[in-house]
Amino acid sequence: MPDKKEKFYLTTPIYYTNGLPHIGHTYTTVVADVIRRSKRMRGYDVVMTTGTDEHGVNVERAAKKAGVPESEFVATMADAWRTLWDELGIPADEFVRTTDLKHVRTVQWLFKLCRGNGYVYKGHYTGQYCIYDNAFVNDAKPGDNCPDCGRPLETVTEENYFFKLSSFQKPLLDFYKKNPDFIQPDTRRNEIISFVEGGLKDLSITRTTIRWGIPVPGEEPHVFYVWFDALTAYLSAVGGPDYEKRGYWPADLHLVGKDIIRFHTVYWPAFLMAAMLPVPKQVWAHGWFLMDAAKMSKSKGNVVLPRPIVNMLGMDALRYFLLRDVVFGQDGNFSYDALVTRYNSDLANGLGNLASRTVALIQKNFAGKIPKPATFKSQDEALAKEAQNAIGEVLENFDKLSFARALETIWTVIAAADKYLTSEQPWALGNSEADQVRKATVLWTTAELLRIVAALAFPVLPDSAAKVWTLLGQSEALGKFEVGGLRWGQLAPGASLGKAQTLFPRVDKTEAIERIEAMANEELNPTPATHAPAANAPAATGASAAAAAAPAVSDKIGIEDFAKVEMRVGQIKTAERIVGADKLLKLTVDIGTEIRQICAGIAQYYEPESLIGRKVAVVVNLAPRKLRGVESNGMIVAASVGPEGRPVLTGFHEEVEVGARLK
Ligand code: ME8
Repeated sequence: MPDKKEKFYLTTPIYYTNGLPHIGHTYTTVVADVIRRSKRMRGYDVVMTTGTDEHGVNVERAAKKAGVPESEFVATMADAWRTLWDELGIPADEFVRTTDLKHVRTVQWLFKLCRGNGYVYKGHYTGQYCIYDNAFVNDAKPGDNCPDCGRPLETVTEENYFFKLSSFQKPLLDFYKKNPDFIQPDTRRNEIISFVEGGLKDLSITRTTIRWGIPVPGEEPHVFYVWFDALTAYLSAVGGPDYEKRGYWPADLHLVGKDIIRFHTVYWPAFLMAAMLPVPKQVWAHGWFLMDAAKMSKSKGNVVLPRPIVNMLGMDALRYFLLRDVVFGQDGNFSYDALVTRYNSDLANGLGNLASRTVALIQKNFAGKIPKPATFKSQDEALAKEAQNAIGEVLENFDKLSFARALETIWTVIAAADKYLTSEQPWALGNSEADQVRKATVLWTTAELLRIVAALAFPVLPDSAAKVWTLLGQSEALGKFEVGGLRWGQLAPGASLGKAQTLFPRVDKTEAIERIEAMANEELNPTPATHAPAANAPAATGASAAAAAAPAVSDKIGIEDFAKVEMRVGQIKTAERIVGADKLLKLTVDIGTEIRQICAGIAQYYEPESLIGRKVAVVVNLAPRKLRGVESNGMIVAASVGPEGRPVLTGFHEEVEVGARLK
């Protein structure tokens, strides 16, 4: 453990605001949070930065499409990103936006330093440019497609400021040699070294064809090119020109996906060397989460969203799956099937079951207090040894970012404890003194093992590990616990257990997947506001924020458009709540020709019983859809009242026949 709180600064990429966070972005941010927590448990003073990359032609276009000024567009999107990280329990210590004034100043300052040192000149550039990736593609010919995203390239000529990247071939190669850990994993390091050995071309770092960017002072219409702008965000987040005062620069770790490693390990150290500023200590490039063997992207329509998974299984389950199923650094396939299988086997049956069994036995046999162990038998000692050995192994693997290994070790210990309980059978022991003493020893041993498991698993499972910790009567907050001092044998007898609870309720796989998919569908295609309020959309989801920024189509429709909507008088026959969906009611409604099942987002405002027999307006020709896994075949019309959008059902003051059409 460091003597005086040693500082540790780590970053995620500064994500683009023309899209919304999916599982890939969540992965990088979760990994950063796991490292942050594990470093804090080792006594470090940690700062983790994430943020939003808000300039460039893509944003210009997206804002135009949404019919709002760029500044408004990016503010809405940055808010959606920040809100999601907060909601998922992974808030940034520093959230940097590239439109922040402090960032603008830092970029302009860095440019001045590079220019002052002779590494910047003015010239013209014609090249093949990918407007989606905001990058010129070296060696591409007109008509080529982008090697990264596959979209067509555009030929662009303009006056630019150039950065003398070519001067940094030798300094970079020397730097990689002197700092062999700078690029991780090793395979990526070798790729980058070969790339730099192949020669470096100067790099254009400003644009005159783009309006939405940070101005080059006194050189308008030049604005900074996106990588010179975006990479500098890491430095602006911790003080910019005054970075020495805060003391977090150079960064200890930039976590990135393999798509952007070159920018981080070639351009970024070169910019900093040119400005004579300290270079980060390490860049770690992880692999991609793939969906059906392709990289997830919104344009391909194969994105997985984090929020529906978290709503169904909890954040810890998502974190565990992301880190357990894929070797850090390699690509991995995402599948809901694998996610739910892991949840049921490792969390519900594994950790959850061990914790509830142990606590229930202590509650029953020792009045809810940690028992005092007596003589240990060889099998107790074997288990103790396994847990004690796991401590060093797990901490070392966290340090090496070998998360899957660390978790595998923890779960081997959990499995050993399960086996131990099954063979020792403390529940079968009687009430003789010898049996009581043995029971106490077995249950203390299992509880002590659980305490160690909780401390080790905390960075990955912060909520549930903290619950196990409190269940075992530990008073110190687990997040503040210094794990370097963790040893077998520290569990004090006599501590009162907390109230037993189910940590991970088992779920039916098919039903869970259906519900997750239904929620994702709802988030990607939110129910329009004029419908009964969206069943499950939390306030300001990313998607709804983006939808809010969408242009008003046209404020008038023809009668033929209205005629497409078939609305009829319906009578509610039955109404019930839906487990796990606190805003939804499941109704059956007589629409004259048939009885329909319809879900309505009104559960917080109407008691089911009060609705029976009520006549309402129903849109009957809406395509069926699933809400929280429950089929809904039509829509009940309601007014949306007040800022919270309280639904008020339509009604009729005169007698109307069920099935009558509304015109
Ligand atoms: O590149 N699997 O932003 P971005 C794993 N603004 N990780 C993934 C992923 C996937 N399928 N998809 C995205 C940018 N990521 C620039 C960065 S930094 C100064 C500027 C993660 O929104 C991964 O970390 O496209 C990847 O590098 C990053 O999101 C790209 O985010």
